[in-house]
Amino acid sequence: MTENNEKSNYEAKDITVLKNLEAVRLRPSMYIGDTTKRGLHHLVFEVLDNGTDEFLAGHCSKIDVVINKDGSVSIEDDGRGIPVDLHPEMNKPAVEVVLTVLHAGGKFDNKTYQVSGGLHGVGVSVVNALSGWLEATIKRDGKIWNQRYERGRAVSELKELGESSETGTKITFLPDSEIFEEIIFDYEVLIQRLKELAFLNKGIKINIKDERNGKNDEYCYEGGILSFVKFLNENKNQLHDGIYFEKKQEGMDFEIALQYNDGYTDNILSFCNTINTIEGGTHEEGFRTALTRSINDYIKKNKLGDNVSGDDVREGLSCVISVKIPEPQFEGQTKTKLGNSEVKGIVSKIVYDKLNTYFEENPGIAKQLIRKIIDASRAREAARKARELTRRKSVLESGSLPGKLADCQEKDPSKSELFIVEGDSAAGTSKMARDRKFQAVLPLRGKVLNVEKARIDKVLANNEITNLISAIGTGIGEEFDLSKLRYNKIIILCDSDIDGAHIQTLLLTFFFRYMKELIENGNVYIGLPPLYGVKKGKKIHFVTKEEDLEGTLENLGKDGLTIQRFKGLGELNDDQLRVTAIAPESRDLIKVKIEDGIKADQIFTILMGEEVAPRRKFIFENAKNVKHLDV
Ligand code: 0RA
Repeated sequence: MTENNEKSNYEAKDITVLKNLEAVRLRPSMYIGDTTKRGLHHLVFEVLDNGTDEFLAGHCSKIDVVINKDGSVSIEDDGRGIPVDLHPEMNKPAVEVVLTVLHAGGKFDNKTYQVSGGLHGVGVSVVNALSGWLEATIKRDGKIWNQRYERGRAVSELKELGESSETGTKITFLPDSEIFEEIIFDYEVLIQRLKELAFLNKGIKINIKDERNGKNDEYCYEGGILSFVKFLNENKNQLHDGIYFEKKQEGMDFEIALQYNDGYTDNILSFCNTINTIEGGTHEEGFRTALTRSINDYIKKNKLGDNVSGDDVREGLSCVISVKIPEPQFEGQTKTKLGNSEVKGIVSKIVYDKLNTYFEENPGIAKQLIRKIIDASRAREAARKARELTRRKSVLESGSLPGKLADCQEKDPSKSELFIVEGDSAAGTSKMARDRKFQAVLPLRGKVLNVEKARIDKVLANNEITNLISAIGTGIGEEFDLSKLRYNKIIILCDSDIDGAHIQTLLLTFFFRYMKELIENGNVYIGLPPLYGVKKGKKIHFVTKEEDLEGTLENLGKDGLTIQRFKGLGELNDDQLRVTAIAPESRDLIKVKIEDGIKADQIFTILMGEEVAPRRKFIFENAKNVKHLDV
């Protein structure tokens, strides 16, 4: 090869590199999902994954994360350090290749648990491409090295900064404001994932510091996912010490931790290669099958009663399943469902064998758990019978919709809305204020049951709840079917006083525990009734948010104004209610979202559960925001 030829060859490679990064910058969502706050934080998680890979390979013990004063973030690990020697083909330092070529990282390294096709694992080059600037500082081969990049391109040579006997990688970057909607890192969002990673990588030390305000936290769990399960059950009455199984086989690693509490809901979290598989998959299926089978075997062997269902055995169960496998297949709408079919049988066998042994060795705990499970089964059976009775009854009485429901004419659910309205008088006004073509009203008269403290039979004996379930149409629990949803928007409309806030929380607790998919699917809303009416002459202006009052008063000019504070929907006439809370073009709605499922579970446990001490603490700590409860 002549010198000339070689030169043009390198140029061709450089062009490929630039095209690569340009593709990432043109369509960032293809690589990181979206360019919202979520995508922004994803950049940090991407770099973190490289550090935890080093940990899993046995080369790293800690990761330090710092949000710097200038808004950039640094992630430093004490792993092997990204290689700095010249890459023979590219004629560039390996670190530059890793940071500028898509998916180059893996080529240097036989990573055991490479994350592919999922949410993470796109590589640090993607982070580089989407950063205004990025600096890599590497300790390796006795030296400290540094290189700077802007919008994905190297703007300096790899420089030697000094000597060090340590090894590790520090990546500091500022996301590109041309790409992201906002580039401000949220400490709470970061610590949620850092804590999760510390649970999932037993023994790793993860520290974070926010230089903008001095906040800092440290996470290290020698108990791994067993500590995770204890954390999930923190404010609940735990029925026994947590149980932990681990098995490594065929290059895969399987871990399961579980602990029952005396509550009525389950909390099963699953992960593959530290990615939260929200949609479940084969590892979860394997676990569920084995748990039900093992318990039914025990019941039969010890003649403790009849067969129980999956719902029964999961009542009060908190569980974390973590599998690490070389070639994961992620499926489903959000690519968070594990598809590898071989995993189901392996997990199922491990759980079945180990649970059987555990029950044999701990007969006291086994009997206690089975008593609870059989209670659950009886309650479910009673509820089923009661439901069948009412179903037959309502069929006889023609139509199975609740009598109190003022339905809409529209039959297409995607165009229909349901208002759940507190109190008789407000419901009356709402019926007049609505557009009956597409808006239905369901009044709540009696008390809504606190489902956090009640088992399924009581839940289904509560009139307000059964009315709600039949009006919505989807059913609950294992029978839940989103395709049967009768209204695209379900709007909770309560008074803006303490009682209203309480009813709103009770309803949200119900939706969270029994129709979580509706929240996840974005069908549940909270209507904001006006807080104030500001009268000027005959005209009345409505204010729905406390912080808007001052502005409205200023806009109207302070003279000759009378201010009325509304406490209940009942104080409004139908025209006023239509404008402020019912008509789509002028009302204010909040969509209910689950930002952090673990925190949401704990909030409901604390707010609605039995234990008073954590509730006091919570209300005290949140005294300012308690009114705007954000699930
Ligand atoms: C390529 C190869 C090796 C390690 C890494 C990349 C690596 C990347 C990052 C990103 C953040 N921290 C990191 N730590 C390591 C293997 C190096 C070897 O074989 O010595």
